[in-house]
Amino acid sequence: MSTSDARTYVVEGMTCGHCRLSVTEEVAAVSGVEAVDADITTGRLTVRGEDIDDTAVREAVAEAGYRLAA
Ligand SMILES: [Cu+2]
Repeated sequence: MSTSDARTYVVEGMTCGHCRLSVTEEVAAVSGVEAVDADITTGRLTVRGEDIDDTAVREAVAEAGYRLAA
C-alpha cells in the first residue's frame, strides 16, 4: 500500500522563476518525494510523496538558499 500524501509549506524569499526552480530541484531530491510545486506569488510549496521528512524538506529549502516560514 502506498502512503503517498501531500504536504504544504511556505517558503520565504522566492521572488522569481529562478528561485522557484532552485527550491523545486533541491526538494525534489529529498528521499520519498515524488512531486514538488512551488508558487512564487504566495510562497506556497506543495510536496507529494511517501513518508516525507519535514526536516529534510527544511534542509533542502535551506540548501537552495531560502527558508521555510515558522
Ligand atoms: Cu529569484
